[in-house]
Amino acid sequence: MVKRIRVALAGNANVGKSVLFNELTGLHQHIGNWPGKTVERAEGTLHYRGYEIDVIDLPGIYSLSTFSIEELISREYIALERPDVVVNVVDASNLERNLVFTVQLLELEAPMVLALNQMDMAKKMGVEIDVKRLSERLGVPVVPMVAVKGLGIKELLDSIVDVYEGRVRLKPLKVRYGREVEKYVEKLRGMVEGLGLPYPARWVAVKLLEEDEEIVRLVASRDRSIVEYASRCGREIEGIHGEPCPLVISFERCNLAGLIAREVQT
Ligand SMILES: Nc1nc2c(ncn2[C@@H]2O[C@H](COP(=O)(O)OP(=O)(O)O)[C@@H](O)[C@H]2O)c(=O)[nH]1
Ligand SMILES: [Mg+2]
Repeated sequence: MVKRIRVALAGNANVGKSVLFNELTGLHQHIGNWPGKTVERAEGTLHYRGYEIDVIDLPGIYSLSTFSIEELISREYIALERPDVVVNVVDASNLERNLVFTVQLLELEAPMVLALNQMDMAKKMGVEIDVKRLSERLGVPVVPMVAVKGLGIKELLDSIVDVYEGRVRLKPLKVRYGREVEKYVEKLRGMVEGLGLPYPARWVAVKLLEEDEEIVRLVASRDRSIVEYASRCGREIEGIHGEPCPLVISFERCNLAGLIAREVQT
């Protein structure tokens, strides 16, 4: 029996997702729209080492500070459809910015491979990346690539198969916030855990503190008191930091991305 692997490509806009998608699936593509949305949905299939690999190209994320339909589609797909492997396509010449999205994917707790694309551009800009160190730091496989030249495709597919078969031991980085934020994240995590939501409880806790409309609505429909408690936590955090809680969280996430980028770049 042929084994099927469901793969989703996720990342910022302009990182080379479409190029990679085309390299992977060639002519075996189906292009449509996401249900009820005007955002393009591209799916395709390839065969590799006896596996049938279904690839979906999730919409590219333009901005991380503002809530977008692209982000909503991507995270819902990852959380609800549960692809076997999420390939986070990253622009190596723009590592820090891209790692902010990577951190968010880690928070979603999806099985992940990082495709470190545009290595040629990084090199041109004089940026060297310690791929092994990046992989160790994030706790996921990292595959250097130049998608426009087809470089790294086989390595990426091998990595996808290895993750699917459980041959690589993933130890994904656990994203942690500063002491005050962390205290409330953990409290909220405990409260949402029993709600039976399709998202990781910790991720929901963070999104409540970020005042994410979709998640606030979802949790309120189950237990309004949790949302009210989250607002109080947010005000406490704002009182301590002097900035709105969603900003504090996104700032800390960006700090982590910057820290990692500096550790692995020379
Ligand atoms: N130099 C270089 N350019 C690339 C690479 N991969 C993609 N690109 C270019 O980056 C741009 C964005 O690629 P695209 O696949 O449309 O990005 P998407 O928005 O992530 O789907 C295009 O001009 C590609 O030709 C790469 O590995 N190296
Ligand atoms: Mg694209």
